[in-house]
This record gives sequence, structure tokens and C-alpha cells, in this order.
Amino acid sequence: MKNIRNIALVGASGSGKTSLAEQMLFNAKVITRVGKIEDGNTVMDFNVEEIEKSMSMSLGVANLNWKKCKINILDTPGYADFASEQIAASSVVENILFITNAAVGFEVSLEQSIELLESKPAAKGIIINRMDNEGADFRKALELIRENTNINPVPILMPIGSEHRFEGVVDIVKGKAFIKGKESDIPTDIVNTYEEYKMALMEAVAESDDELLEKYFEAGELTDKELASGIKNAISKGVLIPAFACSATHNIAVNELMDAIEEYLPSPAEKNQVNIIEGEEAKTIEAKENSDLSAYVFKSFSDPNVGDIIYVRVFSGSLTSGSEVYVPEKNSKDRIGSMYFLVGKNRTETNEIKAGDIGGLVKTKVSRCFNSITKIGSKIKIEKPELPTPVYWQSMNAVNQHDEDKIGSALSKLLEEDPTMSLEMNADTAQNVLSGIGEQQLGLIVKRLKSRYKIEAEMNTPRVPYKETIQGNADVSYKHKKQSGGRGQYAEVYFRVKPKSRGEGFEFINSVVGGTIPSKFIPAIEKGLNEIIKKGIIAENPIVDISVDVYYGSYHDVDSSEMAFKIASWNALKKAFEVASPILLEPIHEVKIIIPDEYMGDVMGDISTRRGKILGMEQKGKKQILNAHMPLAELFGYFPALKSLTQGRGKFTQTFSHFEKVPGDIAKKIIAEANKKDE
Ligand SMILES: Nc1nc2c(ncn2[C@@H]2O[C@H](COP(=O)(O)OP(=O)(O)O)[C@@H](O)[C@H]2O)c(=O)[nH]1
Ligand SMILES: [Mg+2]
Repeated sequence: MKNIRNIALVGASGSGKTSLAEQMLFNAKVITRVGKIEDGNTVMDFNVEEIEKSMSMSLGVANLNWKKCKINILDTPGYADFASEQIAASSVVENILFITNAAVGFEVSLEQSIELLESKPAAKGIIINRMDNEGADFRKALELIRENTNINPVPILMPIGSEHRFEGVVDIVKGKAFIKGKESDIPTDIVNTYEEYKMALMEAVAESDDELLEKYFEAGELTDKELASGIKNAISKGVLIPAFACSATHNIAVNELMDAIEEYLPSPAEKNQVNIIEGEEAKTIEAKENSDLSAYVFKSFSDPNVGDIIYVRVFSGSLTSGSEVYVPEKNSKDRIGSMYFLVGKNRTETNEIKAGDIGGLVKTKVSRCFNSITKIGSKIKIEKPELPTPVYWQSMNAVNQHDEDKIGSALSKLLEEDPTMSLEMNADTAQNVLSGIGEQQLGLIVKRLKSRYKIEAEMNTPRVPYKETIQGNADVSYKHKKQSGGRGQYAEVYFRVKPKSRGEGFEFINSVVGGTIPSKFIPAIEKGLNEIIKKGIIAENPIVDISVDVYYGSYHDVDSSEMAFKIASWNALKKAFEVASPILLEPIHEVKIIIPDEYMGDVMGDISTRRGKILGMEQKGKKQILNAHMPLAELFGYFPALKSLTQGRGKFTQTFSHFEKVPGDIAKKIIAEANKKDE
């Protein structure tokens, strides 16, 4: 465990994560040629969709050996839409390295990733990449991070020169310069900056440990030895967030970065706390090499052309091929088949994955993303990371009728790969509704349906699951009488129909006395009502929150039948709706909107045009949190709207709250629309 370093690369699209991974793999002699994003030939971005767009869309996994260490790299996609991959990766590593482009301003998606992941127990670091680019400015990049996040990065690898004159770094812990890979003296023109950074580093290291702090106060500084020995602990505790300058594509300071990863970042042995659930109880345990197996699936990938693969982090014990294991989330056993260490699409077979390490498994029957893998008989599972709530919805259907049967199972396969997405068959609207956290994410599903399953699918704004009810009382009767050739039809019912409180549903009361309706027909009346309650009366939505009391009626010895009573009941309820002020109800969601201060006015204005009601607001740092109620009908389009209002910086979470009356003019339109379709 102590010779492994697990790192997740997280940052905005284009900051150079995949290029950095590629260069590290080359420097470690894992690959013999450096692929380029532009040429679509990197080992990490190998999916058709990724090559097509020159952009990572799913988590890439690679490993390399560097000096005495094995480094596992998880290269995450930068788009906020693929946050689930960032969450998955960050939940199984000891180190999250945020990477930023030194030549551009602070990027929104980095801000969102940092907010998403800052509470993760992993140690954090900042890579200031693209130092060779025109406009690259190390100090400014650090400043932007301080300004826009809660992170205060402290340089460990500081740049020597920048833009086209970027030629190396100073390792501040070692007090040595590395220019074009060669150890050199620190250039005199940056000695002052070096001293400044060294003081900051000392301070951060001192703050991580009481004993060191005392020494620091007494002596005014730490010795090089104290600094070197305290650094890993300070990073591991999160007191020190180190910053590293480099250029991935020019291969400047990439070796030094790998050295730093080996020397300064914590291993699974040093950061060995694992959050688990035992029975119902959340606990933290210490991961060990020689204890029972506990592993976690952080990604699954299923492609009919490539086969299924799951990516696993082993926390404790070891995973061996051929063994039988337990998957607590599925309450089922599974068998471990072939196992691999991965470098993007390339695999090397192994028969053991030890504690601390990461690998890929094929042909597991049960284990899927966010499942634990434990020893048979074990009572623990690894705690599932918290996931964002869906903020984007689309109904999904096959373009070609003959694919309609296949689309369900293909979708459920694809969704296994991304736990932030879900598919719900809405019984009320008869639609398959896909929900997730972004347009790109849902769009990718459509692409994958095509590329992997040859299914052409289309997405649309979902229908709102309205409900129907009444506001007033009604006392109605209906006589169904039909004389045709042979036997006739006859039934008569008297109903008292009343509204009930929200959420109480439908109540059927039978208060017929004296057999005016024989008791054998009462169930038919209830059944008839239940049918119409599902179908609705005014605009084809289910009816809720009413009571129907059948209290009188009449029948005919020969002509009365169950069907006749059903028909009478249907019509009686329709009559009741005509007089009892029917209304439509719509789902209202509670929304929590987080925006930078400057967008407050625009966002509040927009909320009111969406019929939203502000419940409260609170300041958090430089951001405002707005709590509001918003109709689902308006929420369907809110994700892109908020994005464009706030230049991508606003975000929201939501949960269903309650049903509320649709305002009259809007209800009229919905009803007219539903009836038009009918005709
Ligand atoms: N000049 C320069 N370009 C870089 C550097 N790192 C990455 N790039 C380029 O930036 C683009 C995006 O890189 P990529 O690795 O896909 O970024 P990712 O989205 O973070 O994975 C590509 O065109 C790379 O060639 C760098 O250090 N210097
Ligand atoms: Mg990438």
C-alpha cells in the first residue's frame, strides 16, 4: 500500500488532463509514442464519441511505475455534465489534483468541480498546466484560485520562466532547480520569489503539526529536514494544498511532478480511513493489506462491441481471480473472472489486485457501478458517495417502432455506467423520462444508443404529470338505460362527491341502505370509478383527493349488470366534475439555487416569470443561496436558462415538494390542448 499513489485529475475541459496523463505514461515508458488529442490517438480518450469531439467524456484509468512507486491515474472528463465520473474517481483515490490552464482566467467548470469535491476526504493539490502558453501567469493563476474558491494553494514546484521561455521548475522542498530535466542552481532572478514561497510552505507545514508549530515559533523557521518530513502529513491532512507548475505537451516539469507525487503525496497506507456501512450504521475503519476483502466499483462500462468491464479500487485485503465474492448492495454472490491493470484501452492481465490498488474486471455478473465487493459473509459495504440531484429531464423514445422493445434494456445498460442518471417510466404520462445533470450527459446517451446498440432515439421535453381534482361538492345522479334487441341495460346511481385534502387520494364510500342497489353491484361501481380516476375527466390526468359516496340508486332484475353500473358511475362522476369546480394540480418542486452575488437581480426576476416563489435567501461566501418553490413545468427548462443567465456559474438542486392548483388561464390552455389532441 505504501508504494501506491492514486490520483484523480480533475479540471475544466482543455486544461490538459489527458495530455498530462499521456506524457506521464510516455515518460514512465508505458507507451512508446505520445498521442495527441488533436490526432485522436491518445490511450485515454479512446471512445468513438471522445475521438470525434476531441474531448474526454468518460473516466480514463491508467497506471505507471515511477521510481519505487506505482501511480494510478484517473483522468476525469471536465464537463460539469460528467460530474458523476469526477465524484466516482474522487471517492476512490487519496489525491485529487485539480488542474488549471495557466493562460486563461478562472474557469467555471473548475469552480464547480472544486465545490463538488472539496468535502471529499482525499488530499488535494493544484497543477498549473500550460505554463508554456502565451499569457501563462503562475502567480495570477494561484490568485484566481484563492479569489474564487476556499483553496489557498502553496507552490511546491514553482516555474522558471513562463510562456515560450518556460524551461523548468524549482522544487521548493528540495531547494533545487530542474531546468530541461537537469538539476541546476536556482536562477538569481527568482531567488526572492523562491524565498517567499518557501516561507509560505514552511508556515503551512508548521500549522499541520503542534510540535512543528512550536519549533517554528521558537526558531522562526523549519529546518530543511523538518520541512521535508512534515510535508506529506500536511498534504494528507489537507492543511497544505500544494501547487505544481508544468507543461504537459512540452514535457516540462512532468518528471518533477511525478517525483513530487511519489515523494510528497500520501499513499493508501497513509490515508487509510474508509467510510463504510455496517448493518445500518456508518463507520470509519482502517484499510489494511492483510484483512478481509473490501473493494469498490467506481465505474462500469458496457459495450456490446468491447464487452463489459468494471473498474475496481481495492481498499482492504486482496482480490484474486477465480474467487467467489459478495456484493452487499445486490445481496448476491459474484465470481471474479479475469482481472487487468489498465492503461486506457490497453490491459495487462493479473491474478491479484492488492489493497490500495486499482484494476479492471471483466464478466462479473452482479457487480456494477457503486457496488461494494467483499468477502462472502461480510456485513459491511463501502459508503456510496453523495450524488447531485437531477436538474435536467427529457422523455426518450425510439424513432423506429421496431426499436421500442429494445430501447428499455439498452438504456438500463447504459445507465448502469452513470449513477447520476435515472430512467423512470411515468405511469401518469406514459413516458420514459430520463433525468440527469446536463444536456451533454443526456445527449451522450442518445449517441451511445446509436453507436453501441444501433438504436435511433429522440428526446423531448417531458409531459408534466398533472392531476385533476375538484374544489366544490356535488350531488349527482345518473341513470343508464338502453333498450336494444335482446336484453337491455339498466343502472342508476346517486353520488355525493366531495374534495379531500391534498395527498389524501381517492376514497369510496358505500352508504346504500335498503338494497336500492344490490350489494353485488357495489364492487362494480368502485371498479368503474377506479378506472376513470386513472384516466381523468378534464384533461386526461389522474384524479386525486376526492371522495365519492354512493348513497342511492335503482336497478332492474333482468337488465342490470356490472357493466351497466360501471357506465352509470363513469357518467355520474363526469356530471359531478361539471358542477364541482374542477381544477388541475401541478407538481411544485423545492429548488435551491446557488449563484454568485452579481446575478441576483436577473435570477430573481427570472424565477418570478417562471411562477416561482422565493422562500428565503442566505449569503454563503461570495454566493447567494436562494430557496424557492417552482412548478415542474417551468423547471424542465430551467437548467439551460440558469446557465445562460449566469454564464454557467449558477447551479441548483431540487426535490419534489407538493401539488398545487394550476392558475386558471394556464389550466385552460392545458385542458384545451388535451381535448384538441383527443379530437
Ligand atoms: N501549449 C500547451 N497545450 C496543451 C498543454 N496541455 C494540453 N494542451 C492542449 O490543450 C488541449 C486540451 O488538452 P486535453 O489533454 O484534451 O485537456 P483535458 O480536457 O483537460 O483532458 C489539447 O489541444 C492539448 O494539446 C500544455 O501544457 N501546453
Ligand atoms: Mg481529457
